[in-house]
Amino acid sequence: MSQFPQTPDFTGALAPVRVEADSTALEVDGQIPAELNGKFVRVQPDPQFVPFIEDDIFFNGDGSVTALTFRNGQVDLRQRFVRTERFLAEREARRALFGRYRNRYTDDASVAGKDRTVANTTVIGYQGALLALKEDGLPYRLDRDTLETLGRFDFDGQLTSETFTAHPKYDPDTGHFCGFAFEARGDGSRDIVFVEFDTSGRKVTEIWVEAPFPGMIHDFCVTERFVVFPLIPLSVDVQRLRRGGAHFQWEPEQAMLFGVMRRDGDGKDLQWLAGPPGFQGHVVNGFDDRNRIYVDLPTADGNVFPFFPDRNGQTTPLETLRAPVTRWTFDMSGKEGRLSAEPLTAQNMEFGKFDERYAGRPYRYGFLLGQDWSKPYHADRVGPPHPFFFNTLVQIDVTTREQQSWWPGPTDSMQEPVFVPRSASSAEGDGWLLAIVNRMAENSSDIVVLDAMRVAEGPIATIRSPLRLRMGLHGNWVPAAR
Ligand code: V55
Ligand code: FE
Repeated sequence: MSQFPQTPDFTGALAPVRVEADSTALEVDGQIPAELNGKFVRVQPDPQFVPFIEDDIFFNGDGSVTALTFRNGQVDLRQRFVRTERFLAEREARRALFGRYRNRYTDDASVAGKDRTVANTTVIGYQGALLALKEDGLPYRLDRDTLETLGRFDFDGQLTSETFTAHPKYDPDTGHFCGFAFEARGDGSRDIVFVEFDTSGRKVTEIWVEAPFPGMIHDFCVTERFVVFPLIPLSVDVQRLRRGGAHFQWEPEQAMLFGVMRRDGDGKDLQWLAGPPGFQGHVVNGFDDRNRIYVDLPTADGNVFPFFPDRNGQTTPLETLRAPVTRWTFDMSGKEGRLSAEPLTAQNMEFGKFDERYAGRPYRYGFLLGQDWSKPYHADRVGPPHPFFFNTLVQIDVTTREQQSWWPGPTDSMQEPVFVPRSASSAEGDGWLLAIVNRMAENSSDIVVLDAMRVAEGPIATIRSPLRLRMGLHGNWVPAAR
């Protein structure tokens, strides 16, 4: 093959870009607040080469990191591929050598034993550098300014798992960097490890536990006293991998399980609490009051990932999925924990952020992407909604459930926002939201800046990207170094 598959994973807002770039002082419509001083870093999966797998998926693309540096009301753009072992081997061969998503048995024999991760799911500041993360391998470290790849990172030998999550959290009180790994001892292993690193990068917590079945734990929640692992009913089977099959298989009858344990324990207190069948999405935030844990996340009534179908090749039709943001309450006051659920939104929402100074603590504001089908959508001009289609940016007050939202237009979609506080001492939610808008009719991308407390008023600045930014996953704000 010398062309990408003409599938929803490789067309429209998901068409590969495959370009590294530098551009200074991007065009701006409006005024960028002078207080915005730092970098919006984000990553898109972007395959370096055309795959040899015909039904290849979006999640299998090489990590391409974009840094938008805000300073004195101007914005510079830099975009670089992460030089993973896999990227370098394929660059040398000038073609794809690695096969299916998370299936080493489909690779070219020449790359047996090489690191397969593509570092394509998030990028976050850590110890003066950036970490590019994907849950199937170790982090890659990047220079925060040049985006040069510094190498694979095992926390200076302190990380003993084979993998590391793409959703670590900073504890706002201790400054600890909290992470975990699933399939932590390799493909199909049930091993999970929870780790914390202190502000000097020293490992201070390591708790090993086991999942009841090998499955995806994409995100998690760390409150002041507890850790919650949402185990998604997407199972892993090494025999299936050996046959060349998919890494994950949807299990429609399997209950959503939540692993709950104390943060300061040894893991023996871990309990798996069962909800109905369904699919746990990204955690917005959560907190505890010693006895109860509250975790806000979208939970769907079917499979959100159609590219990981069930044993019969079936999946839930996306148009029938309901995935409201839901508050899960875990009552841990008795011997056996109990769980209950209550929807916070009517619409499907995903890619939630919040004011991270309140991470794991009682909080008020969530910032999410919404699917608002009451708004017009011009499929005749830009095709059917792409995978991960969201057309509004929403602020929700989780204490009152009030919402306000901004809709960019009938041929646009949005990527995950980041929240930037106005200052270290400003009130919760007082600050800005930065987000990429996919202008599908123009085949271009803008970066918008909104007042996080006045989302409904729309952007105060719209920054034109000189190149299209492929649909991406996650990113973070990295304040300027002092
Ligand atoms: C996700 C994304 C991934 C992955 C597993 O958004 C889960 C969820 C971009 O790669 O490998
Ligand atoms: Fe994610």
